[in-house]
Amino acid sequence: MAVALEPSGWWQRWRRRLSARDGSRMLLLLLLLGSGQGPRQVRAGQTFEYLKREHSLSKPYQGVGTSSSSLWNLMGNAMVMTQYIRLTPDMQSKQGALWNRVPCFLRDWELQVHFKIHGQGKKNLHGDGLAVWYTRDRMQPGPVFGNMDKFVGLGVFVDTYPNEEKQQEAQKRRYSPGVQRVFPYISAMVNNGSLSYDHERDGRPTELGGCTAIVRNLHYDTFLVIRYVKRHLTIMMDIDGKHEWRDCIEVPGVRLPRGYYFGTSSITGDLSDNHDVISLKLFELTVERTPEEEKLHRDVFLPSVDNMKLPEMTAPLPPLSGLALFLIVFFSLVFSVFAIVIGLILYNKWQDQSRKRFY
Ligand SMILES: [Ca+2]
Repeated sequence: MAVALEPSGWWQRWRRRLSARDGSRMLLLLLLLGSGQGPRQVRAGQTFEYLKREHSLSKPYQGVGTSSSSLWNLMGNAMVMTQYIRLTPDMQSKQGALWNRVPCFLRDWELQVHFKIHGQGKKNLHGDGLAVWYTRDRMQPGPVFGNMDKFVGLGVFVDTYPNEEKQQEAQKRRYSPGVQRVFPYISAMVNNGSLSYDHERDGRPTELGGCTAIVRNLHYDTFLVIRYVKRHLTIMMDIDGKHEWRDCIEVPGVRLPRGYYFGTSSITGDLSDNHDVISLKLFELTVERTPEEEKLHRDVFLPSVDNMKLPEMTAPLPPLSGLALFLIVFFSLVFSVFAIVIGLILYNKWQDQSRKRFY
């Protein structure tokens, strides 16, 4: 379903959809500032009160750097340019990331990502895409689009290279209809730290949902929006140059703790692309909750999705140090000797007593 960004149309329809969906009244304060304002107008208009500057990033990228006072920190090959932040250049084996330094304690929010993926590679000879994160840990390089595996939180992937499909093709296998995914492909994953992202399968085993998003080498602006309202995760995109949000993923019952970090990262391998972020805008959405919902929406400590079993977090036991091992063996021996001695004493006593009784 496409939602038009016509004056009043977008918000009205969205509002209708929300109220139809959760049957409760939602008060989006942005509406008070003019119901004719879609996201584009929000960006240029008067609604900055709800834009959270500490979690947002836009030109001229003054708050980006390596110092501890920067709002955003760069990592790896990421570079600040005048018109964008380049996470990776169109070169092999690069990885870069951009992380917000301020943890986000908002309950209901919307993150608008203005990005651009472009490069020399022809169809399916480019990669690997970028990811947008809301996670407990930040600045941890790794294999999942340049971020750590077994992350804790939410990952949204714009995957430009079909690893699994290419493998199947090479093995001359065919998918049953409806199973094959067309790339570039957007998917989402919630993790409590126990799941690995399966790169070879483009995250298929762990995806919450996804959609095709033809986003490469476009001459107009491309946007992604991640909305988290009342534990309802919605991902939409505006990638056709029509100023329309198109639905991509909708998952109810997503429990995300507060105090996590927003970030974005990207990686190239044998194949590459320029992965650019132009802006990240975080809006606080003010939502009314009934007392029951207040009770229901209590803070959580680990991410989870209702009706979906994530494997338990198993904390690996730390390997024993030499000293600890020695102490364990030593005290076990002492205890054994002690137990044997006590046992012998008791045995002797018992024998004495039975002898006495005998005589
Ligand atoms: Ca892939």
